[in-house]
Amino acid sequence: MWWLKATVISLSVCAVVGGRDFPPGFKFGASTAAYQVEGAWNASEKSMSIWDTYVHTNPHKIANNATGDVACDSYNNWKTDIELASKMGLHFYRFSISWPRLLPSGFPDYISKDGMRYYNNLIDALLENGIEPVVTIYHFDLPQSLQNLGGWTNPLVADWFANYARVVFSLFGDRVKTWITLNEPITFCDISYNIGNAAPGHTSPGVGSYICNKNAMLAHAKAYRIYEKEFKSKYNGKISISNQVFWFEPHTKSDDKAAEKARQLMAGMYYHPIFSKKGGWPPVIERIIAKKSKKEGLPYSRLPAFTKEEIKLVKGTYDFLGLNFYTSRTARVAKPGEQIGSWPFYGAPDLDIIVDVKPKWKKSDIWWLYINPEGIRNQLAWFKKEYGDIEILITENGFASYNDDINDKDRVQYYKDHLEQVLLAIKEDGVRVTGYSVWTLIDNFEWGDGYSVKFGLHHVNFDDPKRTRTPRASADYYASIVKSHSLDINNKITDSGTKKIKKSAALILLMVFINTCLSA
Ligand code: PNW
Repeated sequence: MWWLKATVISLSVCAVVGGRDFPPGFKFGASTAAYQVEGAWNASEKSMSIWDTYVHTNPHKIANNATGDVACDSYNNWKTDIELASKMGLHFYRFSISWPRLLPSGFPDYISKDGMRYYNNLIDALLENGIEPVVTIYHFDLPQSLQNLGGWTNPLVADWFANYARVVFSLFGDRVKTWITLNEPITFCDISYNIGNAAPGHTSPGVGSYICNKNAMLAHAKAYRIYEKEFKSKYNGKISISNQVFWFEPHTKSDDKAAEKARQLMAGMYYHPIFSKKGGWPPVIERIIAKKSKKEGLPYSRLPAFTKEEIKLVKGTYDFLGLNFYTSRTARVAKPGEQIGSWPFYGAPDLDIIVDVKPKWKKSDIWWLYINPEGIRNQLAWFKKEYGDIEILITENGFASYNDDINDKDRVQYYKDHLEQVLLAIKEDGVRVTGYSVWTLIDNFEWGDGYSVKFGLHHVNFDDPKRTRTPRASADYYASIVKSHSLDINNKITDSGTKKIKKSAALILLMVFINTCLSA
């Protein structure tokens, strides 16, 4: 019986000691993006990005006619940002590089000295503070000059992006070991082209969105292959893509199939080509769109096909999976003749699916964010089921509020509930999540919502030319999780000695109890 005793005891030890701890080596970070924080929209040699153009030519499309011209002025305040990250004890800081700041023409014919200096300073100072730089190469701010040539709908964009990525790898690859090629193609393809409420502001539902989708996959893959071939052996970094995913639940018990189709359209379109064994588009989606297109009288599918070579090029271009997670939706089959709204918020016209929310999910202050913490666990488990035992890095998760409160209890609750689910995914479902990043370090320019909603762990005073930052309760809460490496923050941070004593006492009692039971 000694082996039974030993198993029971070791299981109990795990439960008592490590139940709410994150695995050793698990990394915590915070994320931002160039256009949302940097400002300095026309500093030095920087050229216009599509967001500069969009906010200046369509002021009415942004809450309170706001722009990112100054934003948090992180172009000048980057040292303060690093201090905030350092005070919270973060392991990494995820930021993005502005393509038009580094390559004003969009092409690698000329590298801006000031652009290069800015990112070198940022990277070096992060490393001096023991914070790992995690770098997103593209976060929505395409050079306007490339938009004038069709932007993400021109197939050449894959090479434009890959050439830009090569410059970035060669300038910063000696110090940056974690790369995200593209942030959220679902946002700059589907949301942009289906709804038109983001740069470049062109609507082309079910056409432009799919062309963009394919080009984004090829752009990511070409950049990955360049890193693999020209830099990996020298620098040994990791590289992948991050997408934003809503977790889809069936609207009623009979909507399982609709929910799974919606998951394939949301997550599958940007992960299946890269992470699945077969590569290419999710077969169910490819079939449905081909059929629809034929019915519409088109001699081809609106979803551009991959060639065999392209499938091979894209398949396997990952070292981990990047996930941005905020919210969930339900899916159900549309009734005959029912009006189907835009993907991904209200419906999936190509799939004849209506998208909705559950009444029990509380809404945050941003229109699209309904709170369902279990969604993140389900999504993580779905990835494991679909793509196997891959490493997953959560590159964004966050909560929006209108008010400026420093005591942001709702945000603290959101993080607590989501981190609990992440921990369950790791411990109960065996999903290999290796890190987690909050959106976002500081309040910043929230795209069409301008500065009207806040996602920051730090409040930023946008009326103050200095853009003063003040930590919220959520910053303290997150810092204590990072410090204790556990959701049991009080035990460890208030008095780690006491916690150890408590644990030992509980352990001894448990062992005595088990011994008594087994000998009886
Ligand atoms: C992500 N939606 O974008 C981005 O990566 C960040 O730039 C952004 O600030 C953050 O999430 C919060 O919005 C999203 O409409 C943009 O569902 C739009 C949506 C979700 C995320």
